[in-house]
Amino acid sequence: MSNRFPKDFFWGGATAANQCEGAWNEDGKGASISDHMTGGTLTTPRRFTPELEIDAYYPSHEAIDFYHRYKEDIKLFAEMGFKMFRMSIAWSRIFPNGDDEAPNQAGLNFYRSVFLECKKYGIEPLVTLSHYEPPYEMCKKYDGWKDRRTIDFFVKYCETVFKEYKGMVKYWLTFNEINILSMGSFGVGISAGIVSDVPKTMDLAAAISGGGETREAKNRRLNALHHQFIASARAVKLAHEIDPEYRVGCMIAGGCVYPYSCNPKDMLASQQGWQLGNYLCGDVQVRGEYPHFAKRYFEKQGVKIEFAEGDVETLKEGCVDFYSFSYYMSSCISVDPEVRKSAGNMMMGIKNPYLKSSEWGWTIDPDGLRYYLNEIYGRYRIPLMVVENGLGASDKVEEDGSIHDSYRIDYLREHVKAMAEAIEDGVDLIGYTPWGCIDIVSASTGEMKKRYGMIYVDKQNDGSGTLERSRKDSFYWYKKVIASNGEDLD
Ligand code: BGP
Repeated sequence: MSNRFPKDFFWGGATAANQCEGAWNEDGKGASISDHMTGGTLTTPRRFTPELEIDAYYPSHEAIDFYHRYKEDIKLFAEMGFKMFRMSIAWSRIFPNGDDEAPNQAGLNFYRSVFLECKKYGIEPLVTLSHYEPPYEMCKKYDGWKDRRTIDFFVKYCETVFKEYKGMVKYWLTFNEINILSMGSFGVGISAGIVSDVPKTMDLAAAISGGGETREAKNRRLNALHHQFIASARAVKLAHEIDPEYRVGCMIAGGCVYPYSCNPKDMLASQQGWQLGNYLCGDVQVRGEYPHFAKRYFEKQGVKIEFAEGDVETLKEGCVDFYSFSYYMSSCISVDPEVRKSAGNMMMGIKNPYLKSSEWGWTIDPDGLRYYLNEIYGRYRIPLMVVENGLGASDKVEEDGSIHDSYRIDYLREHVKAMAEAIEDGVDLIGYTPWGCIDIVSASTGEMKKRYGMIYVDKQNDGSGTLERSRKDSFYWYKKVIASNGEDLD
């Protein structure tokens, strides 16, 4: 295969603070909403507990202890040849309650040390400002993003870190998977922090299908999304003022939807899936305005977005510099009730007869990535980054300590090939940071068993384990991929 990846392509990996750091209440950090989510499994959903329960297990509290082991971990990333490391700042490490007057110095120091460590190895940090961890006190006091005042707290936090890390960080993302709020109630807790509306259990499939949400709750959810749009736009503008070198991206959960059949009604349903799943948020953040279909959609849902004076201008002034997204799977959509019954065993959408899926029911579809890249680039014409992708699987540690994760290598290989094709199609793709480059806590199920890493962490669902790190077969494979700039995929 000819070398299709640009010379300065950002190969790397991705994590999020609440899923890897641990040290949830150390050195002045406040709790985040994620610190109130219990562990779970595929069959037992995580629970949200407004008060911490003595007998419950909260996986974020220790996670994989990146807080104390970041030097060892970044060294391993460097050994793989990472050019970029996507991580997030835990907002409540900087502003423990969200609305504090002054930042927590120990929190600022921690991330400074992490960035210095990256710099030592020539690794460019890509920093998510809000990755499923709004400060819990803010969520309790203001009902999180339901309240417009949250915008100011977020912008103050952004201003603090933009100034603090000037010259150390160049690439930022505002909200992780912001569109999770456009698609159902799953993000009401982890993203919007609307404590009074958080479903008691985090059932991804149920939340996406919209079960049980009242019209009022939907209204609050979509207005919370509007507040995040405004906050994101203000952060982008501010970042550019503080340092014209800063590049700020949006981060969308990439939804690649197919019509189940050539029935025109399925086609229309799939188009609406793209609109709501990708373009609603993409258009606001890239083009600076709500898309043409938004008005009718909101009316139909009985939702009224409360625009404050200046919001229209704010959105226009805060367009992002690049579009980043997560991509794990594709899904199918059908208007036929008989076909929809077959959805039963799938995490999202209807089973696609042409595709296999992971142990957790996520469809494996590398062609969908090429399709998605072409669609999005065709619409927006700004640089793209794949900032999450990977296979969540359970791994077996052999007697001699080795881990033969050929299934993960197969998954990643096919997705790298799909990206190479898209680049050849003409897409301006600038980076790839596969998810959970080191095993971390799963966001949807709250378990360790669902592993994405090229680095194994000895930690189990019940919290036991030595936390020791070891290299999987995929570690050596990815190292070769990076060294050959995506040419050697064997
Ligand atoms: C995305 C989130 C990540 C992450 C990933 C994998 O939605 O941005 O935080 O965890 O999905 O999901 P999971 O961990 O549930 O397998």
